[in-house]
Amino acid sequence: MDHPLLYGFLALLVVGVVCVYLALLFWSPPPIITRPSEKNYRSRLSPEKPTPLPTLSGPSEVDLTVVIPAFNETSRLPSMLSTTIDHLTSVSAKSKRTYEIVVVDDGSSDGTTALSLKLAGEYPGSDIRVVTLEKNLGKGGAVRHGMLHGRGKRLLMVDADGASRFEDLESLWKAMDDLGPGDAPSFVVGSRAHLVRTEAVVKSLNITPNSQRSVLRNILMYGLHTILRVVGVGHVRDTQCGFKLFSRAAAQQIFPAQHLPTWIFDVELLLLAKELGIPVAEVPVEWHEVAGSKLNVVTASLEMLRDLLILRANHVLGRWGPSRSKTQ
Ligand SMILES: Nc1nc2c(ncn2[C@@H]2O[C@H](COP(=O)(O)OP(=O)(O)O)[C@@H](O)[C@H]2O)c(=O)[nH]1
Ligand SMILES: *[C@@H]1O[C@H](CO)[C@@H](O)[C@H](O)[C@H]1NC(C)=O
Ligand SMILES: [Mg+2]
Repeated sequence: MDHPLLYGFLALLVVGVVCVYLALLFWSPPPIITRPSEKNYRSRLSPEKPTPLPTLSGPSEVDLTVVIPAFNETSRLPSMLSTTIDHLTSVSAKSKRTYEIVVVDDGSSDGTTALSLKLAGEYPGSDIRVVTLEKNLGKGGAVRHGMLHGRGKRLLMVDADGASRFEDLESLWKAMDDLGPGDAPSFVVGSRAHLVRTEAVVKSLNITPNSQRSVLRNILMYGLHTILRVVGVGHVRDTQCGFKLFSRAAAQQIFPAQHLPTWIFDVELLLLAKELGIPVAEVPVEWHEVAGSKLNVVTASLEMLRDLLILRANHVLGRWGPSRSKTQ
């Protein structure tokens, strides 16, 4: 007698599961495509004629690759590049560390590529490569692209706005030395967790029109980190810091498996590292917000929430993850 009810319930359940799965397929970002022109770079030595980019699967040729994602960054990039190169040249004078800088223009419309090439000409001692994405991908897509074409034994991602203190690279470098031998996979992330609850937060609670954005940001960031615990990267205190160092072996395993081109890609990188058993260290870094962020906190938060759910669901269902991408 209760059979019809049971069948009805089962049918509903099946329909529900199918709907959730279809929603996931619908919302999941399509595979990141690379256009032929994006497999080339330009530089001081060849500013007009594009040169083919090397690939991450090849051998390393320099000690460090610095990947700078840049979207409409003509006003913030020059000073950031200048402090970056100051530090890198002083280190290479002392310890012979070689480096390259890869600026990935994320489909800017303000002439970021032209400016980067002009700056490359002003620093003849530095190997600066400029890659131009035809369409805006998002920060995650730009970082991934730069990483997949880096030549470094170690690869650093850093924001174009100069929010991080570039000298802190040395703390990350040292932490990576401590994680294991040079050719092993390892991953060191900069962290601003030590800045929270101290001055930055006290200041932001003193609400003035100027600081409202930081209050909102802090609340949303707190919410984000609560969700991150559910997603499985709660062990990392600051997932979103734009200052992260990868050993080449770690980058080779992580970046080909990255699917998200959007803001939350940092979480995907950490989740992949966890699934791959790659050791991760967190190192405190200095940080000062730089005006001119093009991130809309509210829409970006909603987008992050959506992408976190998509990320988790795809990993739970085995659609995304390290092992699948190896066979691709
Ligand atoms: N806003 C934005 N930034 C991008 C994009 N693609 C790459 N980026 C780079 O991502 C980095 C962080 O951007 P920023 O606007 O400073 O964001 P915030 O520091 O999180 O407020 C910068 O180097 C941007 O140039 C994009 O599509 N949008
Ligand atoms: C990028 O810069 C161009 C030129 O200044 C401007 O027209 C465009 O709206 C900017 N895009 C964004 C998303 O800020
Ligand atoms: Mg910034």
